[in-house]
Amino acid sequence: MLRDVERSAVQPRFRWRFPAPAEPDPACLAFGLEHGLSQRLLRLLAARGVCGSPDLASFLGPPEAGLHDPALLPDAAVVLERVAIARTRGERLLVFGDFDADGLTGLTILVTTLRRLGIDTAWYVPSRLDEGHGLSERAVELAAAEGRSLIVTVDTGTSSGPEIAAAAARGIGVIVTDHHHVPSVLPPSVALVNPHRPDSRYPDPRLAGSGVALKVAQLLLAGLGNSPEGAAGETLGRLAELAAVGTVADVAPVVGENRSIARLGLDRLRHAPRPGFAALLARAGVAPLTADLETVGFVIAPRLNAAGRIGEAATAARLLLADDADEAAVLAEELEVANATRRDLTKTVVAQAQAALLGGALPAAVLVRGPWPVGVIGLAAARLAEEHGRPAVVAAELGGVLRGSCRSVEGFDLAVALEACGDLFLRFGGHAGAAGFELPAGRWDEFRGRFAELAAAHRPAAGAPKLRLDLALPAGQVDYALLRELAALAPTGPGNPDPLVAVVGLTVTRVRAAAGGHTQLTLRRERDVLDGIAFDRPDLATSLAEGDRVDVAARLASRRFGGFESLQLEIRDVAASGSQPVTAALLAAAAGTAAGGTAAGGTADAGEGSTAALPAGSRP
Ligand SMILES: [Mn+2]
Repeated sequence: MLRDVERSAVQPRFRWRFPAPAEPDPACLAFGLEHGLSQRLLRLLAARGVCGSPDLASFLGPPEAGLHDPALLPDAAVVLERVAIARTRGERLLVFGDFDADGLTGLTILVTTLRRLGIDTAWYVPSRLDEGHGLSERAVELAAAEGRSLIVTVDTGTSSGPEIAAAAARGIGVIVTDHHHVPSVLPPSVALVNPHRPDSRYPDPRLAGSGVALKVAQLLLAGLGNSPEGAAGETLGRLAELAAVGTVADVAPVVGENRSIARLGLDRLRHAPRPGFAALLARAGVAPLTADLETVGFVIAPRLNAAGRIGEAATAARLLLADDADEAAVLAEELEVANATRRDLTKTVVAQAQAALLGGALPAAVLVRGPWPVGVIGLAAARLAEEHGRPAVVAAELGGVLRGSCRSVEGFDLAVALEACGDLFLRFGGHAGAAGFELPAGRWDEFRGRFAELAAAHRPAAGAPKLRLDLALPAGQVDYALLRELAALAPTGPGNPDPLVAVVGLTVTRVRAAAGGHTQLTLRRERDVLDGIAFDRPDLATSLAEGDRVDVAARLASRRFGGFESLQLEIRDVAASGSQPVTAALLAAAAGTAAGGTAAGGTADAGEGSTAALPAGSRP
């Protein structure tokens, strides 16, 4: 039976947070309005730090204008000179790239560029299992055996001091191009092109490894190429397509120069993708024209990474370097299979880990070990950390050694925690959110005890994680015009996320579980209904009932079905209507009364004609 219209008993999974109110400066406001942006969007941009008119101009302007002079990179002059000498002398080069999507795309950028300059260039991608991160001895040996006198690293090498010294001892110079943390002692390389060097004057240090490679390519093509303008137009687009994929795969923020790279690359990917990307997209059933950064992050990047996790990353490098469609199709098929295997293996590892956790209260941290493939333990740890809302460690048994991968949750620093257990490890390293280690199997129990203790001491007081929203609007104001308005933020990604909107004043008219652990909703507003889908939220199918009055935190999307296009809410979270201060204020304002406006009756609907949209962040 249908319940009366009432406030839902649903509990939001997140604490909804709106940005502090921010006003664009008057010049920016005028500039934005002139360019057809709404005041609402300009406020949203201001809340994201795009406040002044120069910021806005580069946000809206041609992407090329957002690229910085590559000559500003540290050691730019040294690189140019050394590569010029290599070309004059007919030296042979080796490009060494990391095995993930960032390293592989960066490697392709530099191999393509050096070959274009007429230099004999081979490439090398290390094995994740046998060689791990950093310049490998095996690659140095290969260079020596093949008479290659210069190695150029991509997305790695900053911490490879010993291997670089070993190369130098054999008469091989190393140019490092990288974006990883710079230790206090610099490696003995010919050049260290890393925007994080303390002496770097480079304007935007947020480049990914492939972004640094793109800048080095620009530098080389401008300094040594035939065309005076260097990598412009056609060439720049082809290389930016690769860098855009590496940047998004590495979760580098899509702001500043990265945003320019993403815009240039996405344009290329949509209209004239290289054979490798065209084949990957075709195999995944995605039309290039519909590609966005989500496609890059969820379709392209996992397939490139799957090669290094399951088979050999070299397969992905070959795909990126392919200029033949038939060859690309064969390699894309290989990656598709590797990706499916990667997905199955991750599921299996997560299921086995969950089974091991059954029985007994969940400890402050999740730590599991098993005979699992090294390539997926990081993915499994990420899933477990997300699911349980606490730090997770998944360790693969490799003979007498455990190789572990750790993922954290907000407020618990893995780098600090591992440091505190440092005496137990053979080696370890990482960041606050993700880290790894190698441990003699006999020390597992001691490590597990100490790590769990650290996690217990660090349990954050506040329960639910935060969800950052951009706007709160009465449901009646959510329409295609708003969707188009928000599209001006594209391409969205980390650092420039898809805007999340609190859609306020809805009634659930239909709720059902959908295949794959999702929940489908039909939500009524004053005159019509909105369709909603909540991905990975099977809980909503049981916690919501028809007739519930709710507000939802959602991303706006357009869904095409049977020739019709309709607005769809991609729902991240659901709360009882008016249960948050911002949504309560909005309802009260829309109802024109001081009361909450959520009781059964006619005042609850946030009317269509209401102009009561609060600026994001307004608090009663
Ligand atoms: Mn990287």
